Amino acid sequence: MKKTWWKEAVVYQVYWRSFYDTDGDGYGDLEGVIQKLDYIRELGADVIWLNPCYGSPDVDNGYDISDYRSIMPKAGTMDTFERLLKEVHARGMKLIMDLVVNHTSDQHPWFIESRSSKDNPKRDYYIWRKETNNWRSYFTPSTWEYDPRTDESYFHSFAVEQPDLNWDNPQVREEIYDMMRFWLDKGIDGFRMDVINLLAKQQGFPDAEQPDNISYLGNNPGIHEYLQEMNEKVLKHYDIFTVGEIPFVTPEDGLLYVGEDRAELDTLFHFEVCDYMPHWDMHRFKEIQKRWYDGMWGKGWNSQFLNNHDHTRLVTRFGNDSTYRVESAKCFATLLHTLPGMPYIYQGEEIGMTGVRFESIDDYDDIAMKNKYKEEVEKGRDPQMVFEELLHLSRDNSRTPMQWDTSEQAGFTQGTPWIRMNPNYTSINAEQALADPDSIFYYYQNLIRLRKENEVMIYGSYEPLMEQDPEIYAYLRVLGQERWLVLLNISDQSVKFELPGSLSGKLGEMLTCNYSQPVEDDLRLRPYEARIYRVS
Ligand code: TEU
Repeated sequence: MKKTWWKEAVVYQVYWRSFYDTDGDGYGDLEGVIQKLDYIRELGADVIWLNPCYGSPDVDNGYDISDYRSIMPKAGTMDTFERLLKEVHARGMKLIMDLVVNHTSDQHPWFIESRSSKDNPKRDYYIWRKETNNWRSYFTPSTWEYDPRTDESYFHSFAVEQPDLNWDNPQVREEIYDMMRFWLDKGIDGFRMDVINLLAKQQGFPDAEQPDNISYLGNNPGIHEYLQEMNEKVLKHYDIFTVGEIPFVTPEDGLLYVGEDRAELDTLFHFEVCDYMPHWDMHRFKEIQKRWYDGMWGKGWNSQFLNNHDHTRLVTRFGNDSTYRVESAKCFATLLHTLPGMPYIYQGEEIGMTGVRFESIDDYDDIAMKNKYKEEVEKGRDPQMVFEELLHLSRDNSRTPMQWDTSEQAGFTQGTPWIRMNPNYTSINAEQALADPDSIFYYYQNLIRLRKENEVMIYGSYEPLMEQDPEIYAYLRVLGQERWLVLLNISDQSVKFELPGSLSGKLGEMLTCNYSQPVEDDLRLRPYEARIYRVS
């Protein structure tokens, strides 16, 4: 398999508005990212993915862009951005930016022009129709918004304030390619491409039989032509790395986006875990990993992530955020770093930050959650019940600010944070983690180091064992003579097990274990225990 720098990289996602605030406005900023770069470097990550920090009215936290070539004042200035990039590079790290080109803000000058009249030269930059259909958008009951000015409706896959661009229009594509070159020429190292498989739309917008299943939004004819053109005109001219955010994708379609012979993207995020597995489900998780490995290995590169700014904190969602918070955080860290594909760490994950529960809907900011709340309550449903239903997966669970220390507002800001802090910062914070050699932070650091020193964790094949076991997840990674066994007990019980015959008596050096107390019984795993062995 072809080796590349990015296949070997570990990515750290910085949701800057919740990372570190240096000017007291309650929002994290790029200066704050600069000041905390040594923290990220200390962890060992090589690449930083920075969420959108472009000019934006901020209806969807920067995913509604009104100026692709500027920096949002809350985040800083172009100067700060350039300094950030320089400082990242000076530390031997790389920086990738979010590319959000399925839609813009409704405040983007293109849209302002487009909606002004039917014969405006920018009319066709967006999708306008007299006749609409029954599709739902991600955040609203309809993908269409009627605009009385021209007596037509425009198409939006997300919020009303996020009109979709018309990728059919070659002028739109050229504008976007130009903008991409603008950032690449500044020296950034790649893009995380927001819902990139949504760019092509279904011809004629036929009604859906099941409008609630919004998969009609993605993977439509024409998408690969766009991405090949983007690659040909832009991407291939730079030594960069791209990861596509690709919902509704199977390993088969996945290969069409990232197959090494395809000249489109490098890797992808699929959402079989984060969109479709609300709670830990061992059977399903093993099945997903196996199917993606079988479908992609040797042909295209995968990514691994267990949470991000859209998906609830992994210890709360998949692990145990009370009795076994530390053990389960380390157990999932082991999983993340030893499964095939690039690991993505979301800020705060490395100190085991948890989801949050605020008192009322007014304490929340997430447009997805708030729109859904409004929609359900307007149907006449009990507001408290709707609220309870939405808590678990609210995107704000993972958007509360980074917990640096025990001082007021967790050392995140001197002002009032844009969203409330998770009150548990007095016990869960980076200062505490850095002072404790046994912390989750150092466990991540150690896994990253192991990965850097042992190619088997990157290029080794994946061989699942004990596939029907409901508590234990065990697999080999094999590269040449090197064979590693990963053993994880993803449950809050102690579990006795038997190794498959072919491995009995072959356990060699134990390379890592998430418990500091010594193993008493090789064949019993404590709650959320994780071990990696070399096997002979
Ligand atoms: O997310 C796409 C999206 O809708 C995800 O929330 C979804 O859960 C899944 O991951 C894809 O099925 C991106 C951004 O990450 C999100 O923050 C934005 O709100 C959204 O696009 C619109 O730009």
